[in-house]
Amino acid sequence: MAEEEEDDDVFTIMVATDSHLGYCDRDAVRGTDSFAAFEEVLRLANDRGADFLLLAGDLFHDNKPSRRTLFKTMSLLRRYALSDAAVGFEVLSDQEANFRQSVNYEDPHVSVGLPIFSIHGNHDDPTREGGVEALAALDLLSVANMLNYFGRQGHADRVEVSPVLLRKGNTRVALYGLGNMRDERLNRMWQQKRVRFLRPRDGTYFSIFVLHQNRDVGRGRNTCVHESMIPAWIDLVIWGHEHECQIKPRESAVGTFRVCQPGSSVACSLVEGEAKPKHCGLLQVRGAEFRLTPLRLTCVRPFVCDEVVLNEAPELQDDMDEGDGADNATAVRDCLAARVEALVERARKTRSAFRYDDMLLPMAAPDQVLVRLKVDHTGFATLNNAKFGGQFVGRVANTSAILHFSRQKQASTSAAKTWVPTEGSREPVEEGELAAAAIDQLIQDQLDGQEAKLQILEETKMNEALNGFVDKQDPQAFAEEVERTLVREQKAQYKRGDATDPESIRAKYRQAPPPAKKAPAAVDASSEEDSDDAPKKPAKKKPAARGRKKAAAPPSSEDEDSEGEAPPPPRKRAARASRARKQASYADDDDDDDEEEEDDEEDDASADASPPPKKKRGARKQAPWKDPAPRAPPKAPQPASIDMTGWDSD
Ligand SMILES: [Mn+2]
Repeated sequence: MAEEEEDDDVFTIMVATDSHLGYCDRDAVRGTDSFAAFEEVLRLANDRGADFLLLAGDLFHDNKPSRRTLFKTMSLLRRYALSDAAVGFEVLSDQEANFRQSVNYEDPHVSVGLPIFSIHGNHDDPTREGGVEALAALDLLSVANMLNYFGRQGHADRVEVSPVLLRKGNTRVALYGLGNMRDERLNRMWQQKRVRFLRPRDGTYFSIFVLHQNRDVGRGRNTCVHESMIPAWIDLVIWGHEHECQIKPRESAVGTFRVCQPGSSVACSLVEGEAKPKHCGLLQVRGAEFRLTPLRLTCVRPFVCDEVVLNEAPELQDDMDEGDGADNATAVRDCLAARVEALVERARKTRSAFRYDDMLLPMAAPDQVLVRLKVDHTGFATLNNAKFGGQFVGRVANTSAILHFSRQKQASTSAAKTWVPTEGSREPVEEGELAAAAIDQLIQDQLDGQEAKLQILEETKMNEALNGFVDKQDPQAFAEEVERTLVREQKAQYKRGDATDPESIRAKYRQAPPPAKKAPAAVDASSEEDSDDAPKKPAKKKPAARGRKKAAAPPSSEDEDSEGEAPPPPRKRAARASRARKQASYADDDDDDDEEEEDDEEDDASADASPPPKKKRGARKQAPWKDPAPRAPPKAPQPASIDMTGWDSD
C-alpha cells in the first residue's frame, strides 16, 4: 500500500470545508476554535503529503472578516502553505479563466508548497460594496498568492462551470467548482437549462464537483440542489455548506456518482448535526479510481447535546401533582442542573488527545466543553439561561446558551408534527436564524396585502437587500437594489417601445396605474438578469457565550490516530523543473478580463437540450483501486490547447 501511495500517478488531495474562520471571534474562550481546527487541517495536509488542499466554501464566517481574522488566517497560510516543497502536478486549463490570474505556485515571486483551491460559500461570497466589481474575502488571499479562488460565476443570466484541469503523472483530475448562489436562483436556472458544465474533449479525467448549496434532505423543492441535477459523468461530489460530517463517500440517489460531505470543522450552532465528530478527508485518485480516508480532527471543542421532556422527568412527578409554582422552579432547576452535569462529563469523555502540541493558534481553555440541553417545558415555566449557566462557568464554554426551551413536542407518544412550509417561506429555520427569518416573513406578509403591494420594487429583492445590509454589512445594499431595478425597468420599457421621455412616462403612470397584481410583467420577465450578489439566508446568530477565560492548558500528546486504514505516506514530491515553465507561463498573461455583468446575449443552451439519460449503475463498491467506473470514451483527440465542449444539465 505504501508503494502505491508513493506512486507518481496518485493525486493526494486533502478535502475540508466550512472552516468558518472568525466564528465567535470576540469570545475569549471559543474565539480561536475555528483557527485551531483549520490549522490542524493545514498541518495534516502537509504531513500526509497532500498535493493540494481543496476547500468547499465558507472559509470565512463573515462576509467581511475582521482585521484580526484576516491576520490570523494569513499567518496560518504563511506558515503552512508557503514553503520550498516542490509541487508535483500541473494545471492544464486556462489559468486566467480559472482564477483570473496564474495559479499561485507558478508565480515566480513566491514559493508555494501547499497549493489551496477554494470556492466561496454563502458566508464569504463576493459583494460589491457600492463599487463596480464584486470582491470576496478570498480575492484578497488570492491576489496575495495564498490560495487559488475558483468557481466564481461571471454571468448574471447563466451558469457555466468550467473545470480546473490538473495532471499528475498519468492521472488527470477535472475540478468543477460552483461558488454558492442563492438556492432558489440556482434551482430556477437549472430548470431553465441555463446551467452548463464544460468538458474537455480529449483525455480521460477524474471529475470532481465542488459545490456549496443546500443538499436535498427533505427541504423544499426549490431551495436545494437535487442530486439528479448533477451530471451523471461526475465521479465525486464534494458537498460544502452542510455542517454535519458525512465524509465517507456515499452513493448518490441517482446512482451515478459518490457524494462526500466533509462537514464544518467548527461547530457553528448547537444542534445535533454539529455534535458529530469533525473530520477532514484524504482523497487519493489514481486514474479513474479513488479512495477517501477520513481523518478525525482533534483540535475541536467537545460538544454533546441531549433533550429532556420535563413532564416525563421522574424527578419532577411530585411537583407536577402538587403544582406549587415556587417549589416547582427550584425542582426544575435542580433537575436540569443534574442533567447538564452529566452532559459535561459525557462531553469530556469524547475528547481525543491533541494531534499537535505546538500550534501556532491553539484553542483557548481547551478543558471547557460545549453542551446543549433541549428542554420541552410543557407545563413548566422557563428558566433564565444566563443565570442558570453561572454554575458552569469555567467548565462550559457556552454558559449563556446551555438550555434551549421549546414546547413543540407534546408527549413522546404523540406523532411529531411536521412543519409545513408556507408559500414563499424557506426551509424550517434553525434556532438563531429565527429572528432574521421572522423579519423576512414580516415584510413579505406586510407587502402581500393588496393595497400595500409594491409596484416596481419586488419584496423578495427588498428582503435580499435587507439581508445584504444586515448580514453582509453592505451599506449600499438598498441603493444598489433600487439602481438595478430602475435599470431593469428602463430596459423593459425600451423593449416594449414605451415612451421614453420623462413627461410621457409620467403621463402614462398618471392615467393608468400599474396593475395591482404584481410587479409589471416585463420586470418579471427580465428578472433573470438580476444581481449575482444576492444575499443568502441570514447568518446564524452567534451564541453569545461570554466565556470567563481560564488559563489555557497546553494541548497534550501527539497522536496520529486516524479512522482510516491508510498509513501516512512519506511526503514525496517529484521535484519538477517547474521554474522554467513558470517563467514561460508568466510571460504571456496579458489578458484583461472583463466583467460580463450585463451580458445580454442569447442563451443557446437549450438548442440541443436532451442530455443522455442517466443510467443507474450498480452501486460501486468502496474497494479502492479496482473496478474502474465505465466512462464515455473521449471525443476525437484534439492537439495542443484544451478544447472544451458544453454539456447541458437537465
Ligand atoms: Mn457553512
